[in-house]
Formats: sequence, structure tokens, C-alpha cells
Amino acid sequence: MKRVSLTQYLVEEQRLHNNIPAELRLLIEVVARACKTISHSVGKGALGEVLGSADTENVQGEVQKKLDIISNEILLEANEWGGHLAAMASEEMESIHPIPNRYPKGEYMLLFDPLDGSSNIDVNVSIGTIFSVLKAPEGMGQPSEADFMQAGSKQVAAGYAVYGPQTMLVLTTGNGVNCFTLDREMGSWVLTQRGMQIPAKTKEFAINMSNQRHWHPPVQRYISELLAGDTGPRGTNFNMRWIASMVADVHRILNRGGIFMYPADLRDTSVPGKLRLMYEANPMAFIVEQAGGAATDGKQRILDIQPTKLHQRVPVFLGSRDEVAVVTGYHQET
Ligand code: AHM
Ligand code: MG
Repeated sequence: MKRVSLTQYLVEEQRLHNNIPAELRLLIEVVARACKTISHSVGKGALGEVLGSADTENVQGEVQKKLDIISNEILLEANEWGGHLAAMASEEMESIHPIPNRYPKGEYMLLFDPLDGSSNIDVNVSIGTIFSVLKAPEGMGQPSEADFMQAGSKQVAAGYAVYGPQTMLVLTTGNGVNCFTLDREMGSWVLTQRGMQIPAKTKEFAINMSNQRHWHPPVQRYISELLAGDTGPRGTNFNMRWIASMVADVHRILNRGGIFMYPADLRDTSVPGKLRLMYEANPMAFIVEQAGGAATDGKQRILDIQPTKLHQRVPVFLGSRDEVAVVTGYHQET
């Protein structure tokens, strides 16, 4: 097999589509390098003394794990000095992180969830890093949160790394979705899947069933119809998977189809779901759409949502487009 490295892929992609200028290539390579470092820490586990809680809380009131903080630091440090960014934002930081004045500034802005799937960190189940890249608005001075308030359709790149049995990087720059596998001995990313496509139809769904009693009627209806199997209105049996790491659930869906859901529910109607729009839902929605799937908040395309807050939450329905259409249709009827 002729090996295509991440760098070669990015250079060739730029020649073909003229959509990865040198600064963006540097950005993607720096993020990918940071993910290698995170992968190394994750892989050490107890031997690296990186497991367990850090006994601090993030802005969302969630207890941070040591690896949440370590991964955040790795991404910040890696991306500060290169001159490709104006600012960063992260799930683990309350406010945006402008590039310090001692470094040159670039025209991109990077958002990330440094380590997604926190409940799986200490139990050796797949976790990941999710990232989204925006362009700084024209003529931007000192970056502010308002500069980040751009719809997901404005993303110029998005991706995730999944730290599983293999470490993989899945990337889109708006021309399809490609997957790279980390060659641990060589320390390099090798292109292993080109043009990933999510089948339109599926018989597999992913949702945290323990929240069933709190769901809104459209979600109740949709899931009860799936559970009714071949004697129910759908006339077919559906299988369920729930890893509780969005990266791992989305990665399965990119490979064999499925629908992933994290709806809002009745527990606290002021909180629209669990997942965050800017650095979880938007990058995943971009990737999923680029692979031929769909992503909505139940009512509208996630990528069309105009954000109002950095840490805003959003209901998420994404994956195989025929199933996303069914559950979105049930919401639109009500
Ligand atoms: P996190 O960013 O704190 O890890 O939370 C996001 C994760 C997703 O990866 C996953 O889909 C979801 O939370 C699981 O939630 P639950 O524990 O309610 O099943
Ligand atoms: Mg997360």
C-alpha cells in the first residue's frame, strides 16, 4: 500500500480544490500533532498518573478530570505560537483565549472539546478530541466572544480524533470526509479511508435510554416506534448502541450508518440538551453532512443555527439522513 501522510494529503487537496492555504494547513497539522500528544497521555493511563478527577469544575459545572485539563493545555500550547490563529475557545475555559501579544496573530479561530466522553476516561473506553475552525471576521481587532458567534455553515474545517484501539483522525475541509490512522511507531498520520459515506438508511440508533421518562413527545414517539420492531409501524427490527462518547458513536455511524440523538428534555426546559453547539454539535454536523448524512436540532439544520453564547447547548439528531428526516419530521408536526 502506498502511504499518504496527512501533510501530503493536505498539499494535494490544496492543489485540487484551492481550499487549504498554508496557514490552514499549519493549523490542521498542529492540531493533529497535539492529538498525538493527547493520545500518548491517554494511552499511558495510570502509568502516566493522568487518571482521576482534578477536583475542579469547568464553566458548565462539570467536575474536570485530570486528562480534560491536560488535553486542554496541550491544545493551547501547541496552537499559540504558530501565527495561524487569532483566538481559541474550549469547553474547559469560560472565556475565549486570545493569542498572547508576544506571538503573531493569524486569521483563523479554533474551538475544541479537548477530551470528549469524560465519563469514559477512567474506564479505558474510547474518548476523543473534537475541533472546529472558523475565520476571524474581516477587520477584527482584539478578538472577543462576539467574533465566534458564526453559524456552523461558516466552518472552514472540522474534525475529531478518536482514542480507541487505534487512534484515528477524521477531517473535513468541505470536500468530503477522510480518515487517518496514527502509525504509533512512526508517529505519523496515514490516510486510511477516503470519502467516508454514511448510508442513508439504517437499523441502528444511539440514545441514552435512561432519560426516556423525561423526553418530549416527538422523541417518545420516534423511539417507541423503533423499539416496536418488525411488528410495529416501522415493520423492522432496530438495534441500539450507546458508548457515551460522542466521538466513538459518530465514528461508528460514519463507518456503518446509524442515528445519534441527544435531545433536550423536560428535566429543565431552560437547558436545551447536553451537547454544546460550538465545539461538539457544529463540527460533528459538518463532518456528518460532508459524509452524506444529516444533522438537526429536531427542527432545523444544526449548521444554520445562529449562536448567541460560546457554551450554548443544543439538541442533536445526526447520522443516516432518512432516519434524521423521520425524527425531525415528528418534531415539525408538533
Ligand atoms: P463531555 O463533553 O463532558 O464528555 O460530555 C459529552 C458526552 C458525549 O460524548 C456523549 O455523547 C454524552 O456526553 C454522554 O452523555 P450521558 O453520560 O448522559 O450518556
Ligand atoms: Mg464533550
